[in-house]
Amino acid sequence: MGSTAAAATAETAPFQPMLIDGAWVPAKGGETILVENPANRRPIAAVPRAGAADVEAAVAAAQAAFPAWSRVPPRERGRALLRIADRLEAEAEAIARQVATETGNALRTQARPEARNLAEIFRYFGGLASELKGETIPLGEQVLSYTRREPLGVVGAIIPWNAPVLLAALKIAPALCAGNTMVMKAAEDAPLGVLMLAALCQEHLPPGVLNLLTGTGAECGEPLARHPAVRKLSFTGSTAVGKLIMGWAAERIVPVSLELGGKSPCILYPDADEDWVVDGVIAAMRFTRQSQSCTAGSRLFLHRRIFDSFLERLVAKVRTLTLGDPLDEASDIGTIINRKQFDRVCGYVKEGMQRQDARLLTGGLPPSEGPLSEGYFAVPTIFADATNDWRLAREEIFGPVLVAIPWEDEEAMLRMANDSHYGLAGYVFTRDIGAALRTAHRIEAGWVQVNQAGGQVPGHSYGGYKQSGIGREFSLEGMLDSFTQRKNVSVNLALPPP
Ligand code: TXE
Repeated sequence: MGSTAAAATAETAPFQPMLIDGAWVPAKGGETILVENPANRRPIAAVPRAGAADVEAAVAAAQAAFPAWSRVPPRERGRALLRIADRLEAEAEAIARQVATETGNALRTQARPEARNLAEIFRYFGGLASELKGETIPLGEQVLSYTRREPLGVVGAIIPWNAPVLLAALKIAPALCAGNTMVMKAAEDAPLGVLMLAALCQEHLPPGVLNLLTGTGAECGEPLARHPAVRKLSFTGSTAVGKLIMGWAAERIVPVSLELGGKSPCILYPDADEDWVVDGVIAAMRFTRQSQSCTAGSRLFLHRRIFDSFLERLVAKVRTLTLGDPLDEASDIGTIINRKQFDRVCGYVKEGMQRQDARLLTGGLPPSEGPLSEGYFAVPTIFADATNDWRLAREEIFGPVLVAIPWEDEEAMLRMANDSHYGLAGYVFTRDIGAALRTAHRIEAGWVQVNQAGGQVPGHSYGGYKQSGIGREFSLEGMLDSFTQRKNVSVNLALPPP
């Protein structure tokens, strides 16, 4: 697993099979998908191009494994997750390098922290196994009424490419801990790190409990989401596909968790013209992952009093970030994932540059010559004097394009901040704790950070308002709500004497 030839061609790219029923297999149709290194556009591996027949086999394996796995005592399932965590810890660096190579996320700033998180996620959920408990309902002495948390069955999970192993772990660990079995589809652009993760999980799981398919959305994701034996759908990706998934879930009334896009506000009060806030805004914007993050704080609401002075500081700092080979320890920022996303991001940059009312402060179109032109390197770009009705302020760009919008009146600013069909995250920077909390409570989003801009951590119920999604994952309550169903058992204790 995981060995990739640096200079492979389409013909010589090593083949990495997928996992069905404990075995490593090609697609039944024999077709493959080439995975490319976005930093040099060279193929690095070929993976199976799974279709409906592979989905059928994987779901059948997960269905067959379910009765036994769901009856394993929860603490024993938890111990399996703890053993997997040890393996993930040992292999974190190999996974990190694989993820950096296939996603273009910089190793030092992104892929390594992501891979090092995996063990913690499995330990967190492994330790929660004994929390899968129910309640007793006090209905008097004549009856015993209690609830049980039961697994749902086969979970169909579809993940994107932007943080592939983290998002895979955050679905696999809680779903399996709760006694479900799973068929997961990796994103076609970033399946290799997830295949490594699945291989390490498989060392400590019975066959069929976890199945991992590689394939496209239309050929593999859709038949998985529409499969009648899949009893729960857990999806992270675009809002457009999320709507399809929810429609398919509605056809057969299965629960669905959706974690979708965002266009999050990052709000600065007049006292925030400080260097530590510059670092906070760069972190909120997720510049070091090319802003390919659903929580990117991509609308900067800057108080007019500090508008120019703060932007000056911000631009100076952003210009010091080093773009380069994702595997190079000196690189702060790597690449965009693929040609389609790269062209999309460049389209937004071009649109901003063509607007008469937009002020380009830094960045612009990527270099067309030199080493960076070999990969999908986009340059951090900031436009000033934006208004919230620009397309650049309304649509999720999923690239390093920040728009700065001035504000003076708090009420009007909050109306703008909430004027978005997304509601995933929000950021507020000020030493005025009253203003910070007032604003945090009024932002329509599932996660607001004050004077910080960290990433998701296990334990934190994570999910969106509005079209950013439905349901919560990543936490105890996320595991219980997303991956179990509640049964009530009522027992009559007042039988007449025999
Ligand atoms: O996402 P898709 P893409 C947003 C972001 C980005 C845009 C497009 O704005 O610019 O989406 O990215 C699978 N049936 N986010 O095209 O298509 C697909 O194979 C079933 C936000 O990569 O949603 C992949 O495994 N599955 C986001 C997964 O869905 C389908 C992360 C995500 O791909 C399918 C990624 C179909 N018809 C993109 N079509 C976040 N929330 O973090 C695709 N897929």
